[in-house]
Amino acid sequence: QVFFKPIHNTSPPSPTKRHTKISVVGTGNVGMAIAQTILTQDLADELALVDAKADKLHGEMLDLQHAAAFLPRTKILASTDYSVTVGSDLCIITAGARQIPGESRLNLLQRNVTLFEMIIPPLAKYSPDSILMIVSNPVDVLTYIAWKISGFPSNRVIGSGTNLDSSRFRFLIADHLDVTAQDVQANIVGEHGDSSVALWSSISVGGVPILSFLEKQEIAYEKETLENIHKAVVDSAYEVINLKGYTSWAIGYSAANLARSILRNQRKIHPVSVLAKGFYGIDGGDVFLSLPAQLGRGGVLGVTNVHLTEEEAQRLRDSAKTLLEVQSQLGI
Ligand code: 6V0
Repeated sequence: QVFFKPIHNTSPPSPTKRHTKISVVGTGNVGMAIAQTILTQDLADELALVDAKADKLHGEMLDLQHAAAFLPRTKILASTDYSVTVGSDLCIITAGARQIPGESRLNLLQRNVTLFEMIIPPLAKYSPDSILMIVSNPVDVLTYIAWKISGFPSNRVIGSGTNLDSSRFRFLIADHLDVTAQDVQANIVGEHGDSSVALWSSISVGGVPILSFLEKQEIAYEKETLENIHKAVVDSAYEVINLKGYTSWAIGYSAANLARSILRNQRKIHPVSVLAKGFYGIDGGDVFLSLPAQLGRGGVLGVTNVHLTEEEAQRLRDSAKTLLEVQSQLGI
């Protein structure tokens, strides 16, 4: 019994029409912000949610399903069992342990590594051809861990990295100059968080390279003003967490922005966490940190060869060194 009576001469759906499936693991503040942005932006035909807390997960699924009349059609599934993720094109991991008061960052990381040892193998088993996008913090080290555990080629393991930091950076520069953030080309690379590197030398607004413009016009600018903008980017996550307890909306848009570039094969350049060995003089081991990378259906298609000043390149190498030291303490 079908609801619609087929019209004459119907042919089966074209096999070339792709069915897109995204899975989100961890349906806390961040996972749900990502899920809802994916739905509103019509990025998937199917969205699977996984979390360890069955009731909360079921409630979140129903709440999203009840918005069906206002959204493009997406099949929404949820389960604590990873079989729900089977055949995903993209798996986004936001599950994370919360810091216990007094707990060291290393101990928290160790707990998250244990979590990833439970999460990554079933994802890789049910979606062996998928792309993994890691959002959980510390994102660079956990992206490395996900790469190691999954056995996936490095082009299919991406950390959301400094895509969010760069958006905050573009917002602050745009605010300073009173222009739209979409006209500001500016990247933050390196480690997501405290030791991130602002690429001042390559910032442009509406195609105009900013620093050389100021220098040519002999307009004085204080290096301190630039440093304050970068400091504000680094502090902004702490500020939001102090005020509302967590960050969610901006990371939701940031992850959906990456999902679009990947699944729609946009070949757009994003600062995201990739296997960085061999780029910009980074050596000494396998380390993931954010570099301007081109994203498409195959995941990371390449890393852009942006000109860095010697100071910027050195900061990047320092970031890599710090991350390698942390990794060496994990014994993985
Ligand atoms: P949250 O609200 O505590 O959500 C975490 C979710 O993970 C909860 O729903 C847990 O039930 C779930 N979870 C825990 N263990 C498991 C498991 N074994 N399997 C499945 N689910 C599990 O945290 P929130 O959503 O605020 O943050 C999630 C992570 O994102 C944290 O690590 C944050 O630090 C990180 N962020 C990363 C950002 C980035 O730019 N990369 C930005 C913001 C937050």
